[in-house]
Amino acid sequence: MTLAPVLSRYWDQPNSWTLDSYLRHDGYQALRKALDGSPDAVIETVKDAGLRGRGGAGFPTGLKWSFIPQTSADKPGDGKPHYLVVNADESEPGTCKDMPLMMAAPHTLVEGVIIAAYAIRAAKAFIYVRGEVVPVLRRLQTAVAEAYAAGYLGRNVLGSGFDLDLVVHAGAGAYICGEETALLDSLEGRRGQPRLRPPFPAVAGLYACPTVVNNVESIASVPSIVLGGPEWFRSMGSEKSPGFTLYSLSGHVTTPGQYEAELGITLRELLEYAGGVRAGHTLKFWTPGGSSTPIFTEEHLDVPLDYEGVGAAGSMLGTKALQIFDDTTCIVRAVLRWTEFYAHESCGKCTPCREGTYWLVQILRRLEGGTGTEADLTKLLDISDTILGKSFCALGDGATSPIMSSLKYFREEYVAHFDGNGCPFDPRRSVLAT
Ligand code: L3W
Ligand code: SF4
Repeated sequence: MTLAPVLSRYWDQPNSWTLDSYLRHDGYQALRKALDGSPDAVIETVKDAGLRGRGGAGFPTGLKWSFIPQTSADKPGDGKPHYLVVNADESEPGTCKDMPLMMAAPHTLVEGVIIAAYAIRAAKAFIYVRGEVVPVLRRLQTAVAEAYAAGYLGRNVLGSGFDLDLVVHAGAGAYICGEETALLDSLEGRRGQPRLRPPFPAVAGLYACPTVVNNVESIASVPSIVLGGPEWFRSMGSEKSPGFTLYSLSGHVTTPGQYEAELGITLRELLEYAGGVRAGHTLKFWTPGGSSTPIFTEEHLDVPLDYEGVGAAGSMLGTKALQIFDDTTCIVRAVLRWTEFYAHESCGKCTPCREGTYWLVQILRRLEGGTGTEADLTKLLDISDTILGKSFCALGDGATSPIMSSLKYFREEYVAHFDGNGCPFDPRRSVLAT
C-alpha cells in the first residue's frame, strides 16, 4: 500500500496554518457544499462513508451523530440545546497526531467543527485542548478569530441562517480528561472524573444536554468526505475500516513522524517509508495504538493496521501511535515506565485501578531492580485480572495491556532479571556478577 496524504496534503506549504493558505487548498468549499444541503444529508454522507472515530475506539462517527435528537421544524426534539465537543486532550503515551494536525492545519479542524455542528444542529461548539500545549492553543485561537472575521463562524454563517459559536478551551493537564465524560466534567468546571455510562453523552452530555464528543482527527476528516463523497472515501481502506488515517511513528525508527495512509497498511510497509528501524538494530516490540494497546513483536509486521486486522491479531488499533522499540530496549523498564504513567494519572475514583496500578508499579520496580521473584510474575497477572473489565473506565483496562502482553511475549526476559543480577541491559550487570 502507498501513502495517501489527504489531511496532511499541504502541511509542508509555507504558513499552512493561515486562512489564506487553507483557501488555496479547497478550504471551506466543503462547508459551502454542506450548507447547500440539509443537516440530515451531512449525517447520511458521513454514515455512508463509514468514518470511524480516530480517538481509539473506532465507533462509527455518523452513527454517533444520528443519536442526537434531530431537532428541526418538522422534528421538534426535546427542546434542549445540542453541543459539539472536540476532544483535543491528546495524551496517550506515543500518541502525537492531533497536535501536529492542529499546528499545521487548524482550519481543517475548524471547518470540520462547523460542518459537524450544522449536522447535529448545535449552536455552540468547544475544542478542549490539552493545557500544556500553548503553541497549539494560540494557533487554534488565531484560526478561530480568522474564521469569525471571514463569516464562517458567528451569526448567519455564510448567509445560511445557521449560527455557531466556537470556544477553544484549555484543559489543566490530566490524562483522564481525555475520557469523554471526565472531559465534560472538566469543561463544566468540575474535577475531571469519568461519569457512569449510559447515559452516553449523545443523550446526556455537557450540562446534561445531547452532546457529540469526537476526536480531532475524526472531525478534521469530515470536510474531505463532504467534498470527495462517500464513494471516494470508501475507495481507500477496507469495507469495515474505510478511508485514510494518520499513523504516528516514534521511537527507534530512522525517520519518525506522521505517515498518512489508507487504513490497512502494515508496519513493514510504513517502515519502508520511514527508513526502517535505526541503523544497526532490529525490531524488538512495538505498540499498534499507544501504550493502552497490547504490544506486538516482529511476527506482527504484516498485520493490516485497521480495526479488524489488529483486533484479530490480539490488540487494538487505538490511536495508531506506532512506538518502535529496538533490541537495546529492556521490556521490563519500558513496561514499568508506562505503568508509572497510569498509576500517576489514575483519577482514584475506583478501587481496582487506584490500588491496582499502585501495586503494579511496586512489583515492576522490584523486578526491574533484580530483586523480584517468580511469584511476582503471577501477582502481576492476578492484579491485572482484577483491574481488567472491573474498572470504571478504560484507563484501568489500558494499564493492564502492556503488562499482560509483555509477559506473553517476553516472560523469559522478566525471569532473566531475577535469575541473574538485575537488568540484562544494564552495562553494570557483568560487574555486579563478579
Ligand atoms: C451512544 C451508545 N454512544 C458507545 C460512544 C461513546 C464514545 C464512543 C466510543 O474509549 C478508547 C479506549 C482507550 N450510544 C454508545 C455510544 N458510544 N456506545 O462511542 O465509546 P467506547 O466506550 O468504545 O470508547 P471510549 O470510552 O471512547 C476510547 C483507547 O481508546 N485508547 C486511548 C486513547 C487515548 C487518546 C488520547 O490520548 N487522545 O485518544 C487507545 O487505545 O483505551 O478503549 O464516544 O460515547 N450505545
Ligand atoms: Fe479513575 Fe482509573 Fe477508575 Fe478510570 S479506571 S475511573 S481512571 S480510578
